[in-house]
Amino acid sequence: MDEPKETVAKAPVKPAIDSQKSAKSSTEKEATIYIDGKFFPEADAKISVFDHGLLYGDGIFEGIRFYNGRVFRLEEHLERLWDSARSICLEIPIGRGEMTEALLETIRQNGLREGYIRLIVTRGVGNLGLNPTQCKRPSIIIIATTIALYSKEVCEKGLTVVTCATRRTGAAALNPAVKSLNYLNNVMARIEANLAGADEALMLNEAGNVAECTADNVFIIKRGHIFTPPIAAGALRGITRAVVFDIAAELGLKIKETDITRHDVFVADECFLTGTAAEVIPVIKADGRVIGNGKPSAITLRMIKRFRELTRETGTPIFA
Ligand code: PXG
Repeated sequence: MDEPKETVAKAPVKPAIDSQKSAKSSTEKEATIYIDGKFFPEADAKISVFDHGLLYGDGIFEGIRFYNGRVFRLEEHLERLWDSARSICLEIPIGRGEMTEALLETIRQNGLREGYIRLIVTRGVGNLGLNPTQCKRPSIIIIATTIALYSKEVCEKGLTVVTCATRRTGAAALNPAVKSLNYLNNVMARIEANLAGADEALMLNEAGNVAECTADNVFIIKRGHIFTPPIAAGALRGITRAVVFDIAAELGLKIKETDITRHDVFVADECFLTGTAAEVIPVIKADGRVIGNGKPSAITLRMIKRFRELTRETGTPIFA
């Protein structure tokens, strides 16, 4: 690996997840990336081809947002990361305090107040065999950048979703509660959405009930009640999902965790998705059926409004 070069990025950083752009413009500055305690310019941020994160998708990750100079729900993301690690017998080589400082410093190094962090812990370098006992030290990678997942128009008008044939991985095969680097199940579903010209794919579990979308949790609203699939249905324990539970309690609205079918989605009054990257986003069409009146409606809009307030007003200060 090259010698680390300390750099402070000042110009805008290229979006990490951006459906429109792919090439870097001349005004965009390279991101500064954290790898195992050191900072590297983007072009020099490299890991071994023998890392089992690459060879087998053996590793875990988190996507975290920061708004207005504060990291949103950082503790919850770290909690989930450590849970994922424990589940796959991966020992994160630093403590939570050190991880927090590494995350905050990566954001500072990139000169950002608003953006997205991708935190990755790989199994580390081993040989070509899949046995993880060969991997002596997991690697930690932190990327902090800006993000634009959906266009402003799509956020305002709402998304279209299609049910995909690819089923969400069953818990007995690979529990979807583990946020692992093995996302091929979700990628295959995403490809189906792309081929169908939809914005997202609704993924069913082995029983045929709605589990979640490829990178978001699903909520529907019927006669003023909010419903979402339970974790046992194959949904990730989403951090944004939990924020929506908090907001609902604040607003005096009830959320019921229950099995949801495609029919329930078709006949819902409202539907929205939640995810760190997507935030709270309305769905207006599912498999060609218009949901409710086809426009983002009352409860979804209240959720979005309160969610925005919380993102601006709460979180771990970056520059304190
Ligand atoms: N379900 C799955 C399968 C996810 O990967 C969520 C739900 C939402 O969880 P949070 O904690 O973010 O509210 C995720 C989120 C993206 C992206 O492009 C999102 C995720 C992973 C990769 C990409 O939005 N994870």
